[in-house]
Order: sequence, then C-alpha cells, then structure tokens
Amino acid sequence: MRMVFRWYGEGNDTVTLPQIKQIPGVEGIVWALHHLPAGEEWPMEDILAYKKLADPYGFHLEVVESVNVHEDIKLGLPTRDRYIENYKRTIEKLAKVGAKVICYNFMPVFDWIRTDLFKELEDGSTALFYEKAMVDAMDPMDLVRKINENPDFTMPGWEPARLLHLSSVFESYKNVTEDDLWNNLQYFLEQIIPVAEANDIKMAIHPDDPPWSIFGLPRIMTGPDSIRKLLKLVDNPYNGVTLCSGSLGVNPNHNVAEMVREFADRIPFAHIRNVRLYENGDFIETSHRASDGSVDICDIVKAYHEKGFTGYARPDHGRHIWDEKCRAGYGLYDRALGIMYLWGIWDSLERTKRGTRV
Ligand SMILES: [Mn+2]
Repeated sequence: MRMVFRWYGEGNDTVTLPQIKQIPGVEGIVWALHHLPAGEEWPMEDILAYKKLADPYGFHLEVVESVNVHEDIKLGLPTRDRYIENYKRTIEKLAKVGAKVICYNFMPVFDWIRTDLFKELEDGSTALFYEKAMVDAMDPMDLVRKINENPDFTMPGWEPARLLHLSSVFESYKNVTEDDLWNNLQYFLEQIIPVAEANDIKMAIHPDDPPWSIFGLPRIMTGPDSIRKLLKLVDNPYNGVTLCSGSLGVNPNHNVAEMVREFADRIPFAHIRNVRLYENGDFIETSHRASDGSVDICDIVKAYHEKGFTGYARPDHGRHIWDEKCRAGYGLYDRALGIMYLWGIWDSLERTKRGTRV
C-alpha cells in the first residue's frame, strides 16, 4: 500500500506541503490542474510548475485526480472526438512527469452530492452529510444555489463556470439512458486505454457518489455489477477502478471488502474512508475508525493486505476537527488521523504475516 494525499495546489488549499511531509508514510500528492475546465488539454508548463512545487519535498506526482471528462463525451455528441484527442494528449504529457494512475469519473452533470458540508457530529466536529429526503425533493438548481453560498473555495465538480450552464446541460441529458451512458463510456475507453497503456498509466474510474441516480439523471458506476461490466468493456489491465469505500459504502447492501477481494488486480488506487448510514437513507462521513461508522474499514484493509496490494491509497475525506478551517472534507488533521489508523491496521497485519517485527 503506497500512501498518497490529495492536495489542491498553492493558494487553493489550506493544507501545506510541509505539513503533508510530516504525516507518516505519505510518499506523493494526488493532484490536478484545478483551474482548467473539463475537456482542455493540460499545458506542459502548468504540469511542470506543479512538479516544481512537489519536488523539494520528495513527493511524486504518480496519482492524478481527476482529469475530468467533458460533458460532450458523456453525452456522446459529435464534438466528443475533439475532447478525447485532448485527453490523449494530456495522458502523454502526464507520463512525462511520472504519472501512473489517472482517476476520473463518468457522472452526468454533477460530481459528488451532499446536502450539508459542515454537519455537526456528537463530538462537536463537523462532516459532510447527505439527507436523502432533501435530495429526493430538491430542484437541482436549489442545490447549486446552496453550494454557491459557500464561495470560499471552488469545489472540484462544482466549478462556477459549469454551474452557469446547468439548465441547458440538464436538458441535453433528457433522452440519455443508462445504456447510452455505457456506450459513451465504452467509446471513450476504447480510444483512451491504448494511449494509457502505451504511456504506462492506469485509468481508474471513481464510482458515482452517491451510487444511485439523482435528479432523474442516469448513473452507471454504482456497485459490483457495474465494476464487472466496466472491466469487461475494455478488458485490459490499464482499465481499472478507484475503489472508494466511502462512495460504495453508502449502499447498505455493498460489502466493500468483498469487492477488494474480487477486483484487487484492477484497483490501482484505493480511497479508504468510513461513513455512517441511517435507516432513512441519510449518511454522514465519520472518522476512519471501523466502530465509528457502518463500513468495516478493518476488513477492507485486511482484504487489500491479503491481496498483496501495491497500489496507491488515500484517506479520501476527513471530518473537520480542532476548529480547523479548510475545504469541506479536506482538512489536515482528520485525514492525518485516518492515515495513521490505516497504517496501524496494515502494520499489524504485516507483522502477523511475517511473525516478526515490521
Ligand atoms: Mn472517493
């Protein structure tokens, strides 16, 4: 397990590289050029500027999250070919700074959805919260307004430019079915995977968050059946999954550890975090500790360990604790605690396996 930590870049993150350097066992940053709209080819000079920031700390740039997929590709519009070409050129450039994994998603319109970014937990910390009844009853434009009331940072997937055109994008999806979305994903992957393979970069799709349809939009990366289908769509080791225990874990029927055991050799990147589910379908993100949430983090780490996992892992999100002011879900403290919990499980498994000191 190779630990990495998401960082949004200079002036775009409250956490600093010197701070990340002091979290035990973090070897690289998970990064992206967040200022670019989806679909654009990433300029080499911007990529190199990022490398220049990471180099003094010895952090590698092997995990990129995300290179976003342009809406026209998801919609299967004729204009998609231009954006797919840009994507290929970006892959080639990323290979030049040592990228090994590109995380992306194929969710229409919205990236992740929550109804409260700072919901208070019993201990006074706050965390990302999803109220099912509210989303079910909500006009998506209300959600956009709500998100825009927190203008401190632009959120990945929620860029203002993108939200501006929301109603027209919604309109475009009116007649797009799940099958259409699968076909469009296949078209994309059939072109992208050979380029990824030639550049030794694994493509790792992130499951939908939450893994079900919202606002009547089709969603296809929702559980083990979709992962099986995805892996066969283009059956190549460079076509893989970012297995996110937090996204997949909000469906009480999902056993994420079993998914690790089934798909291990096609998981180049693991997102490992916990979430607490309520009977009414609501959920809140919790500490990583297994007993604090509904997802068995111990068994998930055990499954990775059994499989001899050598891919990358990140603690994904954390709560906001100790009065930290930070991006929602992306503070320093709780993610650092999460990493130490994951290492604690991993190291003890490693010691048991070797029957000796780690
Ligand atoms: Mn995730």
